[in-house]
Amino acid sequence: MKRTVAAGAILALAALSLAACSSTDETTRSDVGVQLFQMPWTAIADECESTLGPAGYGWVLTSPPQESITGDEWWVSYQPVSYQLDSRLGTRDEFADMVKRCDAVGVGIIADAVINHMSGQSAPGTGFAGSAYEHDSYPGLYEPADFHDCGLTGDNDIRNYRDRAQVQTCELVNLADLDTSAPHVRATIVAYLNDLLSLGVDGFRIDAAKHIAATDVEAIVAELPANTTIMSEVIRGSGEPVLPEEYLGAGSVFEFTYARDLGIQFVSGSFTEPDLSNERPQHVPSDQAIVFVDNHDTERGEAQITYRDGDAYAMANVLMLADDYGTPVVYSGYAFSDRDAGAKTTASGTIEPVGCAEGAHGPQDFADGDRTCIHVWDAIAPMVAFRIAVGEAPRLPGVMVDDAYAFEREGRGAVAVNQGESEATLTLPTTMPDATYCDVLVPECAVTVTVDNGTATFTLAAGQSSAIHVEAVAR
Ligand code: LM2
Ligand code: CA
Repeated sequence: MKRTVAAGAILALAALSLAACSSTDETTRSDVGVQLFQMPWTAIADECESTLGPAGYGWVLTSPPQESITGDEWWVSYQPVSYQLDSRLGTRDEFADMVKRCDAVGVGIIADAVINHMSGQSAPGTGFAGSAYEHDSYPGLYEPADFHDCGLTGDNDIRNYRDRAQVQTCELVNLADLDTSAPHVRATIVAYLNDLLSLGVDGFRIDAAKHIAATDVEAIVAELPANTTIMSEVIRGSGEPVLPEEYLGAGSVFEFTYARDLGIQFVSGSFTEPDLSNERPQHVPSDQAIVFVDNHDTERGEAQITYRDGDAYAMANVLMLADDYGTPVVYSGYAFSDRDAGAKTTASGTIEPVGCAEGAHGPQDFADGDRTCIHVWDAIAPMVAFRIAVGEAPRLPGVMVDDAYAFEREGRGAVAVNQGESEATLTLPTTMPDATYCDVLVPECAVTVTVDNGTATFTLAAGQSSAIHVEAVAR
């Protein structure tokens, strides 16, 4: 049984929700998601109505919704102490209301499911919603026998990622590791996930899936409704025995190698292989791949390109969104200089409900804590409509001139990016109909690109991205 985020499923879902409500939003849905990292539920609901629905985004990946340890760091979200939906990000009622309001404008919700482990605390404590806990005891949920005691490394922490048993049964940074092979543990996790499904979520990111045996993930997923979307986070690591491919039986996986291969294109200032053609054989099949430029972990670690790279970051997103591989998720977080720093907090200890509807958004020098609002950048948001316009049209071989690159989605659209430091002109042979097209990455069709005699001519300033498609012909 395979559970993937097939575009068709998302479109069917969108059609249902549009039919069910007399919303003015007639926008067709895309398969494009957005990770709204540490954005509270009330703000996500507003965001669905003000920016995501109108742009055509198909789904939101939320931060983990369950009760966690207390603290101001963002990563408290990854230390569950109960499955009550009560956290710094909002209450159960707020979560349920978000799901409804997003669904009403055709935007699905994927919740981040932290099911490999509970807290990483050594001392007993009380969680955000008041639940008492100890490292391996969570009253009403789990007792010590429900946790792995790997006995392989002294302190039970994972030391060697080349040892499958350590990776899957020892503790990831002291996080109490659930025995996901045990019937009681599986049933408790299934009850939590079913509770979220009862509120209308479409599916889950399986956090730290690499640390859960693929057979355990499959057994848990088998207990969920057949149309549940599953995205397993399995970071591909060199020389490691646990592979993303093992998890394809449960659904889609995040393809970290795609992000790496794309990011490398922006390291030297010149493209080496912008079509990634030599790398593609190493990526999981397109219909089970979730692709991203960066995420909340990689922007604090390995990512070669993040919001800090401004125009080049926009270009990386453009290349991903114009690609014919995978289901893309745009990452939208907040600026930081301290990797542990949480999102802006209110006096009462919850996270400030700041959205992206107001003001102009694009590359800039952000102050720490400012939301980057990547999903509404002028050079990124219109790529969602581009993706809808090009549909299943295949990607054709592109052209590269100096530090600029362009390619076409056969007969339907084309993109061009210039990471050089001076203006570039690219002529791209194209099967698009002759016409004058809006450059959709410049508001109000203020710039046009002409296709004449089967050739598109792009003139790109340093750092500029450009996109044209058949649904946006200039008047
Ligand atoms: C993930 N995917 O596999 C998440 O995407 C990632 O963000 C999580 O790490 C991790 N796995 C566990 O769910 C984050 C963060 C860590 C943080 C953990 C737990 O990157 O820094 O660890 O969440 O909150 C923190 C401390 C660490 C400490 C641990 C336990 O940084 O030093 O370890 O808490 O107290 C003793
Ligand atoms: Ca584990």
